[in-house]
Amino acid sequence: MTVTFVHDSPNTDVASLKRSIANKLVFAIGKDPISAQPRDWLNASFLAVRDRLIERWMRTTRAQYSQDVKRVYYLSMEFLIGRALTNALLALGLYDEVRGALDELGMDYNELVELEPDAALGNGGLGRLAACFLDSMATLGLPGYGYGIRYDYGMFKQRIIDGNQIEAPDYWLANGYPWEFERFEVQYLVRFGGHLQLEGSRTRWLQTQDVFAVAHDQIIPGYDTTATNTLRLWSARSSNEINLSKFNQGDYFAAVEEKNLSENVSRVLYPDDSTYSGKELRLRQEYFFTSASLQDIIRRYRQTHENFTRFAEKTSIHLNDTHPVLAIPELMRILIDDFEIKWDDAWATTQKVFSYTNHTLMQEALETWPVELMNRVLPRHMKLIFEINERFLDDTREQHKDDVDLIRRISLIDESGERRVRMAWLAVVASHKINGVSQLHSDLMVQSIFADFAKLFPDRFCNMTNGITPRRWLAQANPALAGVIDHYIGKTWRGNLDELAELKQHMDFPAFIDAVAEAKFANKQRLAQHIARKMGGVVDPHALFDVQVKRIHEYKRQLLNVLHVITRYNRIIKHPEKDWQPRVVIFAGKAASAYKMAKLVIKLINDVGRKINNDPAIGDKLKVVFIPNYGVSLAELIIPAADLSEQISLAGTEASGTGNMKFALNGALTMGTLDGANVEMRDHVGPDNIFIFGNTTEQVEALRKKGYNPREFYDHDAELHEVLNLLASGHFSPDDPERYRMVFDVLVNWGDHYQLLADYRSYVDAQDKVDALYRNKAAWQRAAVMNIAGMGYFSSDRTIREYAEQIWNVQPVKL
Ligand code: T68
Repeated sequence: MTVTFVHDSPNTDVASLKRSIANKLVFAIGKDPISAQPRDWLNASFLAVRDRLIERWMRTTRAQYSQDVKRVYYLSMEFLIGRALTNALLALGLYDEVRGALDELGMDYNELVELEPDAALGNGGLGRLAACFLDSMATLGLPGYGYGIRYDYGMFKQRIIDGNQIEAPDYWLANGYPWEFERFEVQYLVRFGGHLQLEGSRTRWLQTQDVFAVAHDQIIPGYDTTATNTLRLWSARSSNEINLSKFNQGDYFAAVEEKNLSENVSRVLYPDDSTYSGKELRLRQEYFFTSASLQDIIRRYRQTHENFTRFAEKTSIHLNDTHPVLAIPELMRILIDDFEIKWDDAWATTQKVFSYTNHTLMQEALETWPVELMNRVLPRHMKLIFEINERFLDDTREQHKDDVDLIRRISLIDESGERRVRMAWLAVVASHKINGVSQLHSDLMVQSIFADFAKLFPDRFCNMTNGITPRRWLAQANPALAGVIDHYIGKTWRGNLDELAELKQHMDFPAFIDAVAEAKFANKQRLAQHIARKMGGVVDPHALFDVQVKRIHEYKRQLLNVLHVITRYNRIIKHPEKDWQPRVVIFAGKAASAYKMAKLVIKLINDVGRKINNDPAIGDKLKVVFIPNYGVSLAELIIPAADLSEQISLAGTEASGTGNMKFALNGALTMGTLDGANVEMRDHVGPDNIFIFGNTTEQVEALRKKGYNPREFYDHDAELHEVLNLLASGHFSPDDPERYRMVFDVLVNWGDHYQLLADYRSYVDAQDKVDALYRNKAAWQRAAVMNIAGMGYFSSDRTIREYAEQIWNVQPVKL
């Protein structure tokens, strides 16, 4: 039997949309328009829009199925999606229509969208990259699925109270989330603990504690295409609703508690970026979602295939960092234990299926799990990892006979102290491709952490320079600039960002340059209003907006920025008569809740701001603002308003950065070190249109080798000396003069690990050049346009095409 289905109102004119939204309000949400609240109207709009995506979604899924396409599965602990409604409307080309419909219903679109919570299921760059990749996979028509965790609580909300970061839970689902479909029928058992029993050659994993993973699907619309993909997130549901024996013994609370404990696995996102926590619950989260995802992937494959001989031909599984690396032993377990496939065949399949992206070189961020913990939580997987290791080391020994040191270094088990599993090593041994996220990072990766492996498997390592989706980061975030660009080169850059290069041809038209400048000014006014509304501070949109927004981390060197701010403050105090270029220095970003130094930096920024902003001698010449609760939606507001983008990490520490690309695409000039993707950005925008300062990775390394002594810089640079003394003196913290003693010590006495003092002079000098160029409005605007025009390469569409061709070997579905 075939069922035909046609949407009751497939039309997309304003009148039809208006009727759909009103009908959803009444018949799906059950609200009388008379008493409906704005949030009800928002949810009704969501449902009306979602309806118009569903047919495309089903058609795409059917086409993938009937063409028996190869699918790519992107496994990620984090998807930092942000808001969905405007994105969907722009993808569908219904933005103006829905605005118009709501207008006729008496609702203001701008007010409604502010009510949509951000889906903040990620920490920062890694999670946002996954979201940009979903957008690009759909837009390119690639059969790409995202798999992750539906955390009840996303990234914490940050409040700033007395200059301190205070964390509050982000219960983003509080008002329902009409964008998702809960799939009660799609659930898998995920097992933990228990013990192993050998039955002949077969291993049984018994007496486990189980939890169900329930699927929740979100539609990922492609831009300007009917291709539509799926993000499937797993939520934990207790396998025995309440423990009946306990219930019968009258211990109702213990029974319910057990349910709660098992469901905790999808409760909350770990808010640490760039460090690993080593917590058992985190390990359970990692296994929970990889196991459910693999079971789902295999179920889908088996709908059309009887055995696993073509599994690798039809399946690519990408590991976003090491967080989903347990997928490797999980696939081996399923193939060997459940389907009785021989080790060698299972291993050959595994190696063909998996690929892995590394996002950091920093030792403290590399995941290693204690063998003891793994044995207790995942005994079968631990055993499989031991066997993978044994075979790998045996193979290597054959070729490198006596090199015991090499064997010790490459072993999947670190035996130097408490035995631990090195997850990145496991990823490298089991994947056919391993990539870094910028050229510099990929080069350093094979010279440093993976040097031994690069010699063993040179063909596995490659580079995939990160990118960002131009739909969200230009079209959606910056309609003012997007409109100007549309006027000069048409609208198709949204799907082909290289077209931005055509803007260079208009460089000599003052009308064009002026229009770009006017868009920037309007965005700065928009941000100034937000600052006034939320924080009460007044900033002048005519000033230069100097912006550093990202996670607060020592290697990103927000503190270096602060040193420059204090330098400027000192100079103005000394020479108030000079014609200073007014600046607003804007910070935003969250610190991991246990990261003391990062929290102290937030406090410092706020203390310095309070002092400077209230000093009548400074006036409008310098303002310092910390905007609370940075996230995707705030980024969409802040980035288009920036004149200067601070990308000042110590060379060799930031794997790529993606904020850097978002700023340049919106016409900010970059103040940057030769780190991460900054290097490639310089090549694309031209060295005259970017401010590069500081030591190179080689110089950083050389300095470290020879024995870096920050005190030399403190002693020999009088201006730096004065800045650091002022900081230590309590000038900015009269209520607690000792507060920043430690900051002084970290920089001067304790080795200045991220070499701020070594780069200080070159940074401050580069900032002087910024002032000079900004005074030449025409020259600045030209450079801004060169930045916009040069960003075509950094579209995530380009990145995803490279992954599809060089790693995944997947093609678009035919629609
Ligand atoms: C970032 N990493 C890199 N990690 O720092 C950044 N880590 O240079 C790069 O551009 C970006 O990845 C995309 O490639 C992260 O964002 C995390 O968020 C993270 C989270 C949990 C554990 C470890």
